[in-house]
Amino acid sequence: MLGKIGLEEHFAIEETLGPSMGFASARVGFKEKLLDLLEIRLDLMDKYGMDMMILSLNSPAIQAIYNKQEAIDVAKKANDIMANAFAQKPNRFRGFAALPMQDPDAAIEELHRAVDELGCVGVLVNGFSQIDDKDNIVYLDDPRYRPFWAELEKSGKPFYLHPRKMHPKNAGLIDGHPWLDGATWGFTVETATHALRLLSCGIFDEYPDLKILIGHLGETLPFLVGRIDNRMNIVRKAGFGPPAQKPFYEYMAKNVWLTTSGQFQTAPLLATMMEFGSDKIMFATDWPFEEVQEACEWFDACPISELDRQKIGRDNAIKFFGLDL
Ligand code: GRE
Ligand code: ZN
Repeated sequence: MLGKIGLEEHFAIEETLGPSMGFASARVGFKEKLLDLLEIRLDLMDKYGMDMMILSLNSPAIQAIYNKQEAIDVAKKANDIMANAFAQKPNRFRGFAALPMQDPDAAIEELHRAVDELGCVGVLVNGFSQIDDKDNIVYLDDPRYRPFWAELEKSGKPFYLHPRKMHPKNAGLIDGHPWLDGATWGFTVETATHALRLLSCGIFDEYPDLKILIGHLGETLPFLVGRIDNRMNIVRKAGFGPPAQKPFYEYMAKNVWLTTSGQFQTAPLLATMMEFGSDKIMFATDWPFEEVQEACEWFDACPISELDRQKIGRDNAIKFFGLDL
């Protein structure tokens, strides 16, 4: 399929490169691919039929800069560099802004600057933030973020919840099993749990028009949300349910969109389509941690209707972001 739009397409700047180089995907030339904005990736996009990449910074990047002022400065710098790329090639690139969640007021300010001045189509945050100290980790359901969610809802822009590695104090679960860390499994546990915290905390009752994007076909949640709600009913009746008023499925169906990043498997895609419909799913590669070629060749050939391929590959994104393509 020609004209695909990808939603999880990463780059780095020198200041955020470090942690990404530790991954097994850090092959020869990997650093160049991550730092590149307009050359290597454009060639790949042309070759495999991608019209557009919605760019985002690598992980954990800003969320791991526990000095607040530094987090603010690096986020601004990264957003400016990214915006320069999409200003040069507006038909090929857009971007999700990085945000310094260490300081909720500064995050709100950068949200407005990124959307109103730079033209970002949304924001992407890499899970929990380390604040002031590397061991002080804060998740997005924390009450300090309520004003941020209010402003985000007003902006009408989506929030992409992207994985990061578990903090050592939570990683006892995979202690001695480093091969289960990162994108193998640790990212999924961390991010699905974080998403469930958000679905639990009541923000979707308070701000019913929030739009959340979750990659990797929803980090397993489309396969588990039925069971989670069944059990949650019992928990609610027993008097220790969450602040959220509705079944999680309803928030997933209304407030959450899913992407195919790093999940180039037909059966999970079909299951996700059966659970939430093809309007809620959008194409993504996860470049350069995954290959554009593999993502595109799988998607172009996977056995779905051409109508669904067009929606997931392109049209849903045009509608979702209001792109003028
Ligand atoms: C990512 O998407 O950010 C990522 C990493 C490291 C390995 C795989 C991966 O940061 O998808
Ligand atoms: Zn990613």
